[in-house]
Amino acid sequence: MWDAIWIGGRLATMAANSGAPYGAIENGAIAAEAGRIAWVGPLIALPGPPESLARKVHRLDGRWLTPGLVDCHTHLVYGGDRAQEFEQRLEGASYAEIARAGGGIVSTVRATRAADEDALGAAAKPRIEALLAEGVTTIEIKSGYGLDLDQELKQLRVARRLGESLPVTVKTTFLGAHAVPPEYRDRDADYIETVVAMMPVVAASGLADAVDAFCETIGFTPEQTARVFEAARAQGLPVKLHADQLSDLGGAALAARFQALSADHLEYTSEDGIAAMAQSGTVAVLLPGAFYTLRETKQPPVEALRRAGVPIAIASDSNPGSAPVTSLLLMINMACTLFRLTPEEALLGVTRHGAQALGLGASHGTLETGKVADFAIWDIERPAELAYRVGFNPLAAKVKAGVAL
Ligand code: DI6
Ligand code: FE
Repeated sequence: MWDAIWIGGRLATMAANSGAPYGAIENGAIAAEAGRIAWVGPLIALPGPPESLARKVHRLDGRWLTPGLVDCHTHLVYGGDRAQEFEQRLEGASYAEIARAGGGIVSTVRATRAADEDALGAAAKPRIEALLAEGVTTIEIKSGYGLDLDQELKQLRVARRLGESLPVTVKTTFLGAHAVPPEYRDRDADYIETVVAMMPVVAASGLADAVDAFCETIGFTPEQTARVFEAARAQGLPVKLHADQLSDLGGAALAARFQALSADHLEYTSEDGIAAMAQSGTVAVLLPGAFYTLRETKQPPVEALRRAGVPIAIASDSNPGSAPVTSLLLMINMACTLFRLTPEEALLGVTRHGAQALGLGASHGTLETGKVADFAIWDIERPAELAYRVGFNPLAAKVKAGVAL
């Protein structure tokens, strides 16, 4: 006997090779047992009456059911805010200028260091809850606003705790190489050695599921990034990269060389970088909220990524500077409007490909037997509505590991 079954709705399975757009099953049924998907298919193929197969029968009344959404790139544990920097940018200062003048990421580092774990958790909670209210069931959270061992571990602990106290799967990423902290000003090479020295401790703490870096003119060089990645590899931690966001430093190819789970941003990525990503199976994570906030004009190379068959994910980049974003539905809309993704590609970006960018491709991101039973249920007539509306949330219900929330 299954724990529960959902019937009478339409399923966007997002499964590969289904043949139908969105992997759709009209008049489908999906059953959960012990937190996993036990059965999924057309209602008429069910091996008996639903009441005889499951302890609880949920009726979808024609609604659409999708995999729970995945936000695979966030920095949402931080102290303070950067509204003032927003005002400075409106007066003409650029993101890079503010960073070089000691503002930007470093100003959030000061506020994050000053906050204790409870305060950081309390500040992050409403941001996560806003994402969860739109059908998100899995998020990634990066550190990177502590920039010393204890402060980075503090951020990662807060992220883990949020995953324990809220109905969401949290994957954590150590982003020690996010910026040069004030005490290392003009000593970036020394700081990178400090990050390398942190790696075994971070790995042993079990608080980080992956390692990321900011490879950029205002971040770290490709050589410094490679140092960090080698240290991660020595500890068996997978890597991801903030690559080619503001300039082309060959970040995508570098990420691919280390079999990165994902390379993120990619506005300035070249054809070579894309070919390398296709080879290594690295997911391209596009972040339209940062593109929009920074009024970037260079489009990420969507057509070339498609041609090369690189999986494209979409994420919020939720952070206090370049993407004060807490809506993944808005990111789906922007991915279509700004980057010309199709609604189906955008939805794949926050389901199957988002899961893949977190190394969760085998367990999350599609409605397939054996995967975790994380669902979002929507009051919509067609999946394209998730991309089409701006600022409207049609979520009707959510299911986390088989439990209706
Ligand atoms: N690129 C980003 O989009 C975020 N970090 C990064 O390296 C921005 C972080 C911030 O501005 O606070
Ligand atoms: Fe980011």
